[in-house]
Amino acid sequence: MSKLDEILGEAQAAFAAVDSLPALDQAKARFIGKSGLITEQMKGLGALAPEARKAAGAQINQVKDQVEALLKARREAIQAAQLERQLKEESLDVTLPGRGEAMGGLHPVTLALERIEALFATIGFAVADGPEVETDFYNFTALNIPEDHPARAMHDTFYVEDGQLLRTHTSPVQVHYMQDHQPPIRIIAPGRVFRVDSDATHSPMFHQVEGLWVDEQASFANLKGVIQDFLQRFFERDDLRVRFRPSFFPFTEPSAEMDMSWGDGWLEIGGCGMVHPNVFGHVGIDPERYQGFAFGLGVERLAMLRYGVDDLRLFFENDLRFLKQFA
Ligand code: 2NL
Repeated sequence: MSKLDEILGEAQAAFAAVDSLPALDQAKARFIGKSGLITEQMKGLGALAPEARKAAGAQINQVKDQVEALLKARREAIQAAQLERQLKEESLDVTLPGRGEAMGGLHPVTLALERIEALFATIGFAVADGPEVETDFYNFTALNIPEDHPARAMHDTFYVEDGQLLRTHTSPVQVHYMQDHQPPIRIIAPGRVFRVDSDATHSPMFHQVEGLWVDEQASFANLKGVIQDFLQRFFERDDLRVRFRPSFFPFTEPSAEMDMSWGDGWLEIGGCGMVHPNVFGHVGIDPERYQGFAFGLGVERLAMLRYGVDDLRLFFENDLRFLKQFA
């Protein structure tokens, strides 16, 4: 019977030495399998005398039960350890600090647009908007830009399908507005505009704000006052000066380019003029009764000057190191 004790000891050691279920099954086969050590013992019973056989068989069965109990305990221990390991790997430490939610900020062009809208709101200008994809009529014809005007040439305008185009200025917004509203009209039209132009100082997409005031009396003198007041407040400089140089636009007559004092010189800041009677004709406003002035300003230009940005391209690269400075 010391042989059976030996087998039991061996089984105990063999099961303790493995720590995976496949390895445990392999160890089991050495004892209980078809040619396992306990099975060998059973086969040896035949050689015993009949009266000794019964007791010996009972003892072998007892050891077999013990080996099976050892096997079951070890299997459960391995499974428990595996579960423990898995839970540990997959667990979340809810006490760890979060990743942090960095506060975003507005793009400097957006900041400039919001500032422009707020300042014009204080003198009664509503904000109007409209589509970026336009027709030839709203972008050109209604604005008295003749068929053969160079601004219509392919190299200035992005044409899309069905003869439509990307607006080259926000004037079409004002054309729609005049069709839908009777004077008095006092609006600004801020937004994206598109031109086939791209270099260090031109982006194919940029922002413009146009203004329009139509009433029975809306004079060039009023225009000068509105522009000067706006620029002085935008740049927070009471001593800022504005000058108007005669110019030409098809949609205004007379027309002027606007400069503002900056350092010890002048900077061109936009264009303006009195709305051309032909434009009123296209939108059903009586040019004998009403007059109006309009102006256009470049938003990137205003933002560069206000926020000290020296390269237009910085606005369009979306480099976080740049954008974070405005948060
Ligand atoms: C510029 C010049 C200008 C206008 C825009 C306008 C709009 C209508 C009727 C008449 Cl609906 N005029 N807009 C007038 C003069 C100049 O913009 O240099 N913009 C950056």
